Amino acid sequence: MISSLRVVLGDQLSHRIAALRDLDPAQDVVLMAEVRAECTYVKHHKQKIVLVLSAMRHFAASLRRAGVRVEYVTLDDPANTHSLRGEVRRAVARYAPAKLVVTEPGEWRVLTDMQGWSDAAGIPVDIREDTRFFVSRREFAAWAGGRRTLRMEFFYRDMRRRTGLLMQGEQPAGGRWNFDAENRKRLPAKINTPNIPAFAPDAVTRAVIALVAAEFADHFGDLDGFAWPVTAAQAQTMLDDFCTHRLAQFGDWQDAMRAGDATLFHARISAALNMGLLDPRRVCEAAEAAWRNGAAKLNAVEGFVRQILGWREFIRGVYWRDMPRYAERNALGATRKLPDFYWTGDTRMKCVREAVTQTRASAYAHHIQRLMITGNFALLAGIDPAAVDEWYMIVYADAYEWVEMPNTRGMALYADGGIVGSKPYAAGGAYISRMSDYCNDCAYDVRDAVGARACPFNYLYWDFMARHARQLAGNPRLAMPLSSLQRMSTEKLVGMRHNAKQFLAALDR
Ligand code: FAD
Ligand code: DLZ
Ligand code: SF4
Repeated sequence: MISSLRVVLGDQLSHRIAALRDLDPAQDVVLMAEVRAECTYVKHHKQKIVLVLSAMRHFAASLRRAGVRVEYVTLDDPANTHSLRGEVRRAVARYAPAKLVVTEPGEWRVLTDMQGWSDAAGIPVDIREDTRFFVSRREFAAWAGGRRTLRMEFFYRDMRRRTGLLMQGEQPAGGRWNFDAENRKRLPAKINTPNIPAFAPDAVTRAVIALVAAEFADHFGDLDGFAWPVTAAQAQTMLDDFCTHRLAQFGDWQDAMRAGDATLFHARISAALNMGLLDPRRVCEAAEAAWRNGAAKLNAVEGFVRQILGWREFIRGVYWRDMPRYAERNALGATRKLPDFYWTGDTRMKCVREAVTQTRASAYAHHIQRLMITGNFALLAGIDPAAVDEWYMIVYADAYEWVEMPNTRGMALYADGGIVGSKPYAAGGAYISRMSDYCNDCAYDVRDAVGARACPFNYLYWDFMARHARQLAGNPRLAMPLSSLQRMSTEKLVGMRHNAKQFLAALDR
């Protein structure tokens, strides 16, 4: 008989996680379980499964080194029931704890299940708030409560004031809250991008790779080249490397894309952050320190801190405030099935092909590839948000529903009708051409909007605007394109809509 059983999930791998607070190594046991249900509720990219299971194994080892008793159930344990609930029950039967202690999970699906664990196991369950975030779910709901519309920018300013990050007294450092006007430049062809650290799989990771190759062979994604940080120390190396070699140029090239170069000046830390291997406060403080010691300019550091202190927290707040209704939102009535090329990369559109093949190889794409290539295409083509959500949940190593869904349904697809973003992020080929080198080597011509070689993003963009003109009419941020649409010659619009119709019909076949 033990005092309490502490459950740690695969994305809660922090020694400071709430479920481990006040743990008594003499009286308590930690339960960690590799279960098939979590590996297959969507068919995650193989690298994502390896990352989570390997990081879990390394974390369990670090707990044991600290003198903690860990009940660790491996995926190939013959007694494994392969669900979190089943493993909790089994451990309760084995250890007869007086209570269960858990940290609230990152997904609605798991929270509703967890709320039934007390009945299932016949003991009380203490579900503790996840303190890894700057704001709690309750605090966000209180902030959002009195507002007619939610805007990330105002939330972010409050977060700056509240945390004191990048503040000079009551004022934002440098006199402005947001330095985006200086960011997001086009990437010069000649600029060199730094190499990023690659973490060669150790024996633990190699064993998990073999397991995943055998058990989840039909899942999307390559296993070769697995190089993710699987421990807190490795994640810290990735962060340090970013602060030293990439942060200074993060702002300038934040929206740029280049064929064959997945990372550019991005941090590549989202998976580690979401799993608990990095702490968001420490990440923001490290970036702030780089500005204060002169290693990076304010436009870069502010742009980076905003992603974590602003967007990441805002997105999580929206998820928990609006679930489970949020998962049903489909404001633009999109119903098309997901094209096969999202899996195969077999398309003549170079930009989409590049994003998909890179994602298959590494389970990573940076924000603009996700938003303005695969997301933008799905928006313009009217793909069913449920299918798009599932794709993003599967293919990225950092995907957990609390962060994936508002980014996909809200930011990329406008399926939430404007909660996350104030307008659909719809764009034609000109945007992609400006921000990347993809169009130089594409079967389509980005300058054409009509005809056999016309870039599909061009005619799909105007077809999208025409389809939704009435619904989007009141949106001041779309006044310009909607007025261009009105002024467009009938001949041109009919030509583009004809191209769009044919292209979409081919997709449906
Ligand atoms: P950087 O560009 O270096 O940014 C630094 C950090 O800021 C990231 O590590 C991340 O923690 C945070 N961040 C940046 N933008 C966002 C954002 N919009 N929302 C939340 N955090 C943000 N991010 C996920 O962590 N998981 C997801 O499942 C996910 N799905 C997405 C789906 C779509 C359609 C879109 C458009 C974005 C999605 N994002 C998601 C947000 C963002 O694209 C990734 O966080 C980012 O690309 C991760 O790479 P990085 O660490 O190099 O980020
Ligand atoms: C993503 C994931 C995977 C692939 N496997 C496991 C697992 O075997 N055991 C576990 O505890 N957690 C896993 N996870 C993470 C969970 O899916 C995650 O904790 C929930 O989705 C809540 O965010
Ligand atoms: Fe993508 Fe169009 Fe450029 Fe081809 S021409 S890479 S389809 S934007």
